[in-house]
Amino acid sequence: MAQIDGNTLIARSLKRQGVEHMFGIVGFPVFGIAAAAQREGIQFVGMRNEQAASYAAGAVGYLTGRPGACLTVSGPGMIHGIAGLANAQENCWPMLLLGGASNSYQEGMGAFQEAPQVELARIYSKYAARPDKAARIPFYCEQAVRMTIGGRPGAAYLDFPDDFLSAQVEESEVSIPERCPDAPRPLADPSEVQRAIDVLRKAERPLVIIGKGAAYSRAEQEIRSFVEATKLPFLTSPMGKGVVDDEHPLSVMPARGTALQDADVVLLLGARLNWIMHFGLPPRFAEGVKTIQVDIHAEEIGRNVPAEVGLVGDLKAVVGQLNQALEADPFTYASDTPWWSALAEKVSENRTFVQNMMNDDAVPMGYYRVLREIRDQAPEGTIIQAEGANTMDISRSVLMHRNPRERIDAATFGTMGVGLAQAIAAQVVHPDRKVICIEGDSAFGFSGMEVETACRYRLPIVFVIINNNGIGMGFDALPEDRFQSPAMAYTIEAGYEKMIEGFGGKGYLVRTPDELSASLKQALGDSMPSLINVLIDPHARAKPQKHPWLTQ
Ligand SMILES: Cc1ncc(C[n+]2csc(CCOP(=O)(O)OP(=O)(O)O)c2C)c(N)n1
Ligand SMILES: [Mg+2]
Repeated sequence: MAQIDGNTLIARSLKRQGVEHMFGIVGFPVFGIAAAAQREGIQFVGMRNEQAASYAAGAVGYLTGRPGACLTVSGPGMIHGIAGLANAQENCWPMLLLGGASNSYQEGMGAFQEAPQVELARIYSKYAARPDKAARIPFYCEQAVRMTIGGRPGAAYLDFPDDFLSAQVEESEVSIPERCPDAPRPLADPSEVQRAIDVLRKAERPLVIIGKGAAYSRAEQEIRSFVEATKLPFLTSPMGKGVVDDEHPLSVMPARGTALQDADVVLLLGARLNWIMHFGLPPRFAEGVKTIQVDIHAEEIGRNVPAEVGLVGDLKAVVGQLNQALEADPFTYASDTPWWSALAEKVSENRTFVQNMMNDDAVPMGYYRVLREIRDQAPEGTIIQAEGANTMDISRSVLMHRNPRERIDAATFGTMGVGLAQAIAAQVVHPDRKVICIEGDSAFGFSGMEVETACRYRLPIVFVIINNNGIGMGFDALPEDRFQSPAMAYTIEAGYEKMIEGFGGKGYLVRTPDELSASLKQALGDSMPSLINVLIDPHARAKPQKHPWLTQ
């Protein structure tokens, strides 16, 4: 009788469930899982820290709708992987963490790297389990993948003791479940759909907010039709950018503050009323604002602010319902309202401000000038990863996206260190597209070693470090007594570009717009990764505003 081992069962089951990418670091006891994954046709990407590997797995989930996997050794490796488990769970992205574990029969004996892994994973996952025996591994794999994509997507953890991995099971004892289908797309209650339209119709100062849930659900066609038909002003969450063209005339992104503060009815499309949306509460929102929430997760409806209408369902499906209701009884929000005048005034004021900053060629450069160069040179379809404080925030207002899922950033959890990993994931998923990874110098440091990963796999990512020598606020010099340095300061003019040269990539150190322009041009045409270290004015800032990343 033919036999099959636990490693092969894992790899074959995951492949059947549509898991195409696995990121991780091997060691005891998971060497065999990585090898089996490669044999079964799952692409394995060996990384330098499990945190990065776990972030990459989450990004694959967001970009493809099927979970990426992260493979870790037992104990400390698995604990590093919790970073990405939590990040995926907070962002509602499908992600699967696979932890090797010490032998099941040594439980509690103080085995090598023994840790309570299933318990550790539980609060940051939808599902955390250890198979009861090797022959049932396929059942658990199907279960875990289905959990990551069904309902509100999220993270799952599977725990694999060494003795299950090496176990030989009679093939006749094993059944590998069929691929679980993509998640169902539930519709909202039709009478509530009608009520939502009625509330919008009566609004004096309506606003549509598009979140990354809409991008994940691939609701772009439906949402574009909806805003075109209703002519409602819209803005997006950071990763909701591009669901509708950022430069669409109905976009009021540059007037975000005014739009949020004065809207009387807000339609939330896959955007949560969490800290990014100031909880939907005064002073950033009007007292008594009416919300119409569209969300896959019933429990999200009414969080922080009681919802006027709650539409529970899949974004794409529910906006389709809204469009049908509109076809039956169309309405268009008038363009000559005081609300539009107020928004248009703010939009133009802000645009002028940003334009002026972008056109400032002074040396040393500020953030806006650096980002303008990226905007001007990035080809259509470029995926932008951005992280940092100013670096990330300002990139949002300068870089415009015509299509969804072209921006990934620190997102809901505000996680620094995701950048290089997410860029690697994006390039692995989209080998034919350009990926630009824009990093604050602090943000870069968290996972900087992953430039080696990018070089080893010859992923032609362009890393741009916007280097102000510090966290959020920059510094010109460090004091003689280094232990009196401000906590936010880093090495002045650190030569980050030299790192990548050690791995076969190309490094550039630039100070002027011309140098930046030339190096970016070259980097975008290169078949190997590049790192452009841009030394900016350490005193450069965004326009005066409260800094959420540093104060939350
Ligand atoms: C994992 C994690 N650790 C720490 C922080 C706190 N934090 C917020 S932004 C930031 C870095 C900002 O500096 P930088 O990346 O250099 O961007 P800049 O604003 O200077 O352009 C840090 C450390 C965080 N958000 N996440
Ligand atoms: Mg910095």
